[in-house]
Amino acid sequence: MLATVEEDGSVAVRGDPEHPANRGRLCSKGSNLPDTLGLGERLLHPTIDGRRVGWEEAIAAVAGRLSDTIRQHGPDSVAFYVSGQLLTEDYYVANKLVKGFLGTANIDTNSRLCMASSVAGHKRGFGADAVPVTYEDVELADLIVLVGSNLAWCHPILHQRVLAGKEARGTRIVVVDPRRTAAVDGADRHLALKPGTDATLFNGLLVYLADAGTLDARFVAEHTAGLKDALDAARADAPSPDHVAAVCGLPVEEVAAFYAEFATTSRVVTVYSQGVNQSSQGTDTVNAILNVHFLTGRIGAPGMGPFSVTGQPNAMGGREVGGLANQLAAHMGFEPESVDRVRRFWNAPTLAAKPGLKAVDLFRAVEDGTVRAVWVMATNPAVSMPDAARVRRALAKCDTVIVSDCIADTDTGRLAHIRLPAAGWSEKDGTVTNSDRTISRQRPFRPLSGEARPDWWIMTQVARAMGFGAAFPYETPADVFREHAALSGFENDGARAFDIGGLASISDAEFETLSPAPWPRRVGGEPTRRLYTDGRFFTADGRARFVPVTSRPLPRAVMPGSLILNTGRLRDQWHTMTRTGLSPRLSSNAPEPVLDVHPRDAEARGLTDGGLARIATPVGNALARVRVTEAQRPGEAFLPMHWTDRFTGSCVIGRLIDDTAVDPLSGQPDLKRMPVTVEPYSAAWTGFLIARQPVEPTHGGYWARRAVPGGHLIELAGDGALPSSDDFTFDLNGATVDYSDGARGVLRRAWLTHDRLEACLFLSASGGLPGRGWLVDLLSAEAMDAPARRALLSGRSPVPVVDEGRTVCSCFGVGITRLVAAIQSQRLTTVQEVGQALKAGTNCGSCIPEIKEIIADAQRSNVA
Ligand SMILES: Nc1nc2c(c(=O)[nH]1)N[C@H]1C(S)=C(S)[C@@H](COP(=O)(O)OP(=O)(O)OC[C@H]3O[C@@H](n4cnc5c(=O)[nH]c(N)nc54)[C@H](O)[C@@H]3O)O[C@H]1N2
Ligand SMILES: Nc1nc2c(c(=O)[nH]1)N[C@H]1C(S)=C(S)[C@@H](COP(=O)(O)OP(=O)(O)OC[C@H]3O[C@@H](n4cnc5c(=O)[nH]c(N)nc54)[C@H](O)[C@@H]3O)O[C@H]1N2
Ligand SMILES: [Mo]
Repeated sequence: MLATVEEDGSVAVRGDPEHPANRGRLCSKGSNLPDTLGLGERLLHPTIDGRRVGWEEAIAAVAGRLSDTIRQHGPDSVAFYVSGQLLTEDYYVANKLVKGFLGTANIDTNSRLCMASSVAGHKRGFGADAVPVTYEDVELADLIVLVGSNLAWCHPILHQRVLAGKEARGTRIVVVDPRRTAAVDGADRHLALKPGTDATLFNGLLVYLADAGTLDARFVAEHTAGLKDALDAARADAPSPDHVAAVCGLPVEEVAAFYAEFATTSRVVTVYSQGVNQSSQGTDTVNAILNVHFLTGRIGAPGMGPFSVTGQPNAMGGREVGGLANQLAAHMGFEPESVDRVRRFWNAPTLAAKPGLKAVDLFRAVEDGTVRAVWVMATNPAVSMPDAARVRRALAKCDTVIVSDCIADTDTGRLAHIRLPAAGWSEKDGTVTNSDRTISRQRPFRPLSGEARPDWWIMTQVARAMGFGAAFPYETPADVFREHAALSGFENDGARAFDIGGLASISDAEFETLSPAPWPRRVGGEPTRRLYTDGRFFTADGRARFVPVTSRPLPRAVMPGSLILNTGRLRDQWHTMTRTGLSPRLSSNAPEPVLDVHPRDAEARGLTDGGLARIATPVGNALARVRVTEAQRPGEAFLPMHWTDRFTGSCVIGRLIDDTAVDPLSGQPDLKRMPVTVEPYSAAWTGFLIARQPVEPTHGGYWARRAVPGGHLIELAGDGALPSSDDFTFDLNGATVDYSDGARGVLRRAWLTHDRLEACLFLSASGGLPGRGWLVDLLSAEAMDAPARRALLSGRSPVPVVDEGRTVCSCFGVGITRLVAAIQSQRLTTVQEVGQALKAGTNCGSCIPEIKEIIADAQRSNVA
């Protein structure tokens, strides 16, 4: 990404045409990053128990509390929970401080919820967590299989590269996902399998390939081990396509056609992501996928290979520094030789010698008091962890909770004793690694905001205050990077995949201009784009390992009448919305938390499209709007993971999911298959509030807030009596004007300072609420004219206004109203024509499936 600060201080961004990953393209979130740079929501100063303090006091408090806790309760009574949104340099310092000097390995990361199963599967199959392919391979493939990956929304730029490959060479695309996602648009086949049956599908494929003779006998003989056991297990598990079809709930012809396609195409890339990883049999499913690539020798050559796509900016960097509790550093584990090597390299006599607690166990240990001080950095576990209510209870009773974040008000931050302001994007300086092992620089282009400091700096200060200064001499990110690179090459004869020893002595100037390149990058060596080209793997004997896989049923009992809740991402939001939630454009496409259900399930439960639903599980419940859609399989529902208590009354995803279903090898929780009950929530009244401030209603019913230009729009509903204007009070400025009509169940109120609208509230027991567009526009005005003021409580503009409606193309801000109008008046019939007329869909392309639907709808209504 190339960013420039304009003369007026505003920031313009565009894709870097020279970067090998995006070649100049940005997705909707990237394009709208400038919206997230305001200071209003930033955490700008350290605080202790809500009191603003200076850095010196904050550092002393953190160091003091960590030291005291360790002195009283031992090293394992402290824990860090960090994230793939840290830069590699931050991550390295965190890992070194905890494992090297606090003497515990209790540091885990949100990668546990994300990539842990891929890491474990890679280690078993390749002997190292080293991804074989490069992004180019998706353009060189003839068949792309997307397994549990909504690439179109979650990796839109890579998806564009897949589609470019299809355009250029007719690449076929198969999507394996229970839902009909945006990635299915543009695909040739969609296997809408039953959740959690992927291992059976790939076991069946292994059997089919072996029986059809589509195996690479030479590759298997020379470069692999363990085929017999894996094939025996697969045969017992998935003897025939008929059996697979029955288990996966798919038509047998579809299974057979996919198998035949796979068998006859040599250039296959199998892309997999959270549908595979976030499962209690995630690691086995990863290996079932690797197995078919080993059997066919489809690895280590152009256009082929298994490809785990990572999610966070620096998920990979975290894996490299050993951010997971069961890793040490630089891809080393807790084998005695590694412990000894890292101990010597760091000169750290108290180096932890055994793995620490993985995320779920870590927060359970906080709950039971074994862990008494926890430092959460760059992640929001009060939302994203399973059984988030437990996580919140645990943090609420923990002696010391330290939270480092760039944003002031987060669900997790509200539970902190000590809050530390971190540098954010635009200020951060360091490196990140992406899915294809490419290390890129992230350079600051704005000064630090307020007293925010880089995470590596904060931890370096704490380490020094705790007396470990000699091991933490860093003055710049380059200092940290060089040490990290040196450790990767230290006593590395090629047995350890991760080796960037070639960068261990780069100068500050070279670090500054470092151009993106993949690892390994050994001393005297060149960056290595594709791995395993010589058929040698990182196991002791150099052979890849087949792993026997036996599928297991879903980990949680599904009671009659319950639905299986699938969870995941939306196109324009990022995780817990702390940053994307600040952008009006990004918040417009999907403004409220929506539960997708199949028409049959909706009918059985009396749920209506656009109505509200109550969702319940044994650990918690939620309220969301309902969308009835055939994109869901019957018996299943989908809810986005993004909403938090900051944005809605009750729809925190982690509160619905229990933490009992965890992969036994990777420790990754199953976040996509929770049985839930769903019933209608009958609203006795509905309404909305438009305000300059991010008001959080407390009426106990439904609400959902989103950013709009100049403020916030909050949709409201409740199941009790219509609140009177006194019940429904907010701490808002300004004089009020009211209109209420008890008989009609109507309440309207506006808050004004002079002629400036501060807020307005519209409630109604009988529907009939005005549109939001004009009222929202009033927030952008410093003053209302007399006609607007008179019309205010009617909610209707005195003059006609154009309302863009819901944003469809977030890159260019094109709304549904404008799209439909242009499609109808200019008789546009293709996505290309729409793109020429309005630019919509011509940047990241992730709205193209939606534009296609809008064109189809418009054509249908023309015919009608
Ligand atoms: N817009 C956006 N993009 C993002 C992110 C974001 O927050 N927003 N986050 C980033 C991060 S950190 C990550 S990890 C990636 C995640 O990227 P993805 O893994 O693509 O995203 P998800 O939506 O979590 O899940 C992918 C799909 O798994 C499917 N699935 C559920 N259960 C099963 C199953 O049993 N089998 C199969 N085969 N599929 C199943 C779901 O229906 C869903 O469509 O996205 C990254 N990109
Ligand atoms: N049900 C369900 N749960 C899920 C998932 C799912 O699919 N379904 N997906 C899981 C996955 S794959 C992931 S990756 C997680 C993501 O879940 P989280 O990691 O909890 O989500 P984020 O919102 O990305 O949290 C990042 C936090 O770091 C802050 N931040 C950003 N940059 C910096 C920085 O440089 N320094 C510091 N100190 N703070 C910073 C942000 O403001 C934000 O508060 O959620 C997981 N949970
Ligand atoms: Mo992730």
